[in-house]
Amino acid sequence: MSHEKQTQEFDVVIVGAGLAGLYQLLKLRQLGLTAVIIEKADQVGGTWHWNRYPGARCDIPSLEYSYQFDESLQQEWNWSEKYSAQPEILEYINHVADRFELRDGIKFNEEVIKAEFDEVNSSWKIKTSASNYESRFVIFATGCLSVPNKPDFEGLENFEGQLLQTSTWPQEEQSFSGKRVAIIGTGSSAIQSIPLIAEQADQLYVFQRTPNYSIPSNNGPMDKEREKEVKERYSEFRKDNWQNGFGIAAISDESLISETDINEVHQQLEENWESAGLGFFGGYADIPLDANSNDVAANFVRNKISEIVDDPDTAKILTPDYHIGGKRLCVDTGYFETFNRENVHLINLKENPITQISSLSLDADKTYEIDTLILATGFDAMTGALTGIDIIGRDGAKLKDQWENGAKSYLGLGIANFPNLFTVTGPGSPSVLSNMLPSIEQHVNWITDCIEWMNANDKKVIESSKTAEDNWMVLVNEIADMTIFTDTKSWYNGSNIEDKAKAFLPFIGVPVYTEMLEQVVAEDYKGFIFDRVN
Ligand code: N01
Repeated sequence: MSHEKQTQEFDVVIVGAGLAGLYQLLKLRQLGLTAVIIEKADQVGGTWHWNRYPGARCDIPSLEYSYQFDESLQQEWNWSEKYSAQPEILEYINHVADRFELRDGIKFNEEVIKAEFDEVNSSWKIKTSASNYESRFVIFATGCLSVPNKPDFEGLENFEGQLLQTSTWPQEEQSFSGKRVAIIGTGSSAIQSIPLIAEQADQLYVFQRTPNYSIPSNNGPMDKEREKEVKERYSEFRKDNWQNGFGIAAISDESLISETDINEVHQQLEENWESAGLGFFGGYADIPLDANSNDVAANFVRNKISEIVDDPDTAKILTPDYHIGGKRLCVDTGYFETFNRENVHLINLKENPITQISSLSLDADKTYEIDTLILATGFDAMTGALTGIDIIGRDGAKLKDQWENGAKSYLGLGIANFPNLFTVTGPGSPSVLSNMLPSIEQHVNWITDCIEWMNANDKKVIESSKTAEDNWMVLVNEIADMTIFTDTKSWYNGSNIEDKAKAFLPFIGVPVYTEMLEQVVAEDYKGFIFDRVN
């Protein structure tokens, strides 16, 4: 009997059963195509499945961070809080999977290892940990923040206590009661989890390399009046939000700090601090653009930190010195306040890096005896999930090699040399500098329409032209150079991963992007090549 795995054939293979993959499956089915999702996890949810750490929640209001493709879904689903927590978001994603009968189209516990374009048959041959597939198209819905960054700390493998990583948190409840806990990293994941872990732990040691700006979420139960008001004009509300640079409701002010009386600015910043959350960054249109105006907003938050944190030395270590928003802004519930607790200790890794991890201790400025070690060290963002798979295109081109000096993509949707391959919210699209969910829907709709158009126009193979791709990435960088984003080390530009190319990847500006995307379609997918003849 042959042990050769039988190849399963579909029109489209989708990688990932998160918010993007599920919607993509639904859309392709509606088009009458056969499609399958390959999912590494044992369930749906993507980022909302993996990131189960205490305090994990979305920092974009749930009325905005939700699907808009189905009017009855958006009317019937009720969120319990302004910013819903991870379990509720996961419940919502499960509800969508059931409501639209998507589960039978998902292969769980299967990891895509290799995808190779067969130029003779113009099809993709996909090898997973369990099977083989062949499809005309492959769509990577693999997320922007899905590959954990696990730094190579000396001796980490010798640690014998409870070892956790925020981005691969176990499904079982974790207890910190009576424990000495160390957490490395102070990005969004740490900032959300530290206040809750501090309430349980005997001692909590926070190992910080770079401080972060964080704005209070002022989260609370859903305001029923607000919910009713939004639901009465939901599509208009979504459209309005899409008109501003980041596609998020609170970020819409067009006035400039540089042209406003400074007392008035401070009053407005105070209001934004109290209520805007992430929208603090867009409270004035020049905060993302002008270093001096940015400094006014940054100083406002720096002062808040020194007011909240009792110990001046601790406050100083917690105070960032770079542009606010240069690293992804964080939104918290009681983060800075947590450092006033007697059981919470901040260690500045800039002065005293971690030198050694042993069976139940960690060495930095001194030896810390610990029971639990939590890595909140982020992700190989935007490209990691794609370069982690052996993706081979035309003439044996390997995506990992092609992106060695920086990822390039046309519109964040297509990659030269990789025909009939699409990425949802890929590098070069607004993605992480937008509300991810509408950006996901925008891409899924675009990809589906493109496939429909190809079928209607008898086109078999699409790929982005090298010139279009190069020009697009020049534009991405030209726009970024007009902002404060490029001066700060962040995962937006690959600086958080040691040997990763330092290239700024998100497209800044949802409305401009949307207009250009529509223009490409209006000009019969300008910049893409169909049925290339070698
Ligand atoms: O990861 P991060 P995250 N030694 O990269 C530190 C989204 N998100 O998981 O800044 C010591 O922000 C690193 O230090 P430094 C959101 O977009 C959204 O927290 O590189 N420290 C940093 O402090 C967010 O931006 C929500 O110097 C090391 C931390 O680890 C993104 O996910 C919630 C280190 C990593 O911070 C990533 O957030 C949570 C080392 N070797 C996350 N390596 C929502 O609310 C890294 N660090 C939707």
